Amino acid sequence: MHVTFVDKLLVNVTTLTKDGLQQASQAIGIVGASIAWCGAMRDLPRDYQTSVPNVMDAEGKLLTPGLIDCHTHLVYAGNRADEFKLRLDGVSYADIARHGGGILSTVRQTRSVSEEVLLQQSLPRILALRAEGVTTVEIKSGYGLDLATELKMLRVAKRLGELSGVRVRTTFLGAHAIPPEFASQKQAYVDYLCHEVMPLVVEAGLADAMDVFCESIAFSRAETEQLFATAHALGLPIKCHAEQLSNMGATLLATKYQALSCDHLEFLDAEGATAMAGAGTVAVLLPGAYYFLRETRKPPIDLLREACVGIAIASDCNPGSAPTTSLLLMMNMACQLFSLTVPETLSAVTFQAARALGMEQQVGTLAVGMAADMVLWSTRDSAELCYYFGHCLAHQTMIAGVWI
Ligand code: DI6
Ligand code: FE
Repeated sequence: MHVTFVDKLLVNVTTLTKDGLQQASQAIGIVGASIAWCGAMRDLPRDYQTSVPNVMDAEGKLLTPGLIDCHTHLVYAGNRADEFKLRLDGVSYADIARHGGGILSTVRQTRSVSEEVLLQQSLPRILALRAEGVTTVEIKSGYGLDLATELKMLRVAKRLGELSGVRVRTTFLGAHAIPPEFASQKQAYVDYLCHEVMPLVVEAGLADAMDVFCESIAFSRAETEQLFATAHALGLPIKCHAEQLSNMGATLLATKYQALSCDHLEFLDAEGATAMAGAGTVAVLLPGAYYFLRETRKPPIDLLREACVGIAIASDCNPGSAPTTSLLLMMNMACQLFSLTVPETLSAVTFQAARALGMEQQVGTLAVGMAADMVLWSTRDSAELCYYFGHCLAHQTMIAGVWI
């Protein structure tokens, strides 16, 4: 049985499986904003060939799902090029943070601008991602650290989605750092987030998930647990910046709350990997932050593979540790720096990235019923998406059934 009408048909495409493997001689039929038929050319219903008004012969070219950047902080004001110069002179990221720079420097800049200016400064970043074939982006708050500015960031994130056509998922990251007005009153800040900020963020419908930076320089395990319990009670799925600079057991805690993802993970151990596999939690790796902070400890890829934990890759786009808007560059870095294979890398920015957002029923694979978000690349070989760095292959992007 097949639908008797499709309004667009792409024939002779090379597609990808969920595991990132190439499949030649495929066809995709689209009705409205969704995929209505997909399969091998030889199984293509005969009536489609004659009745479809809009048939495109791709001549074997690669058609991937729209790429998904599942971890960004792309809404922020200003930049931190001044800190970059300090780091080139040998001052460490942690020292800069201890002297009131780092995340708090971006908090000051983000608080001080209007919503309109924040939108104008952030728009080029989502457009740059879109120009590389990214059709879904997660955006975190966390440079406001007070109710008004967190809401301002989340509203800007939603408006970026409306302006660009990119699907935007928002994540509340009020627990990113301790704001100056709560300096040395961390527990009071956690209580403020749980009792005053999170209920209003949820009521305004501005967050799809909640994230915590669980780290010695940020929030402890006990504080993280209080935040997770509050999110859980409010019905918000959980994500976690976990085991980035040390092993805090953040992963064990996050998996207890069925976290969608744990992100960074340079210090993850075998127990944490097993817990992630058990909870179906995705490991989001951020090679751009690893590169830009000149880290030396890599995330334990073999542990993740042995435990069968899904691996996603994201840009972490932010002014401090990853001032980049290239997911394709992150894919090359995942191969070069973390030794991921090409199929793992392709799956990491499609199917696994969708899982990290809880969106795998909607985006990230080319299958019947999924959103018609896809990219047609000017190559037949998927390895070329990982091979180039700082170069983007020519391509065409479709979002919700419309070529952009
Ligand atoms: N980990 C990161 O890599 C970013 N946030 C976080 O929790 C860094 C954010 C920044 O430096 O502005
Ligand atoms: Fe991050």
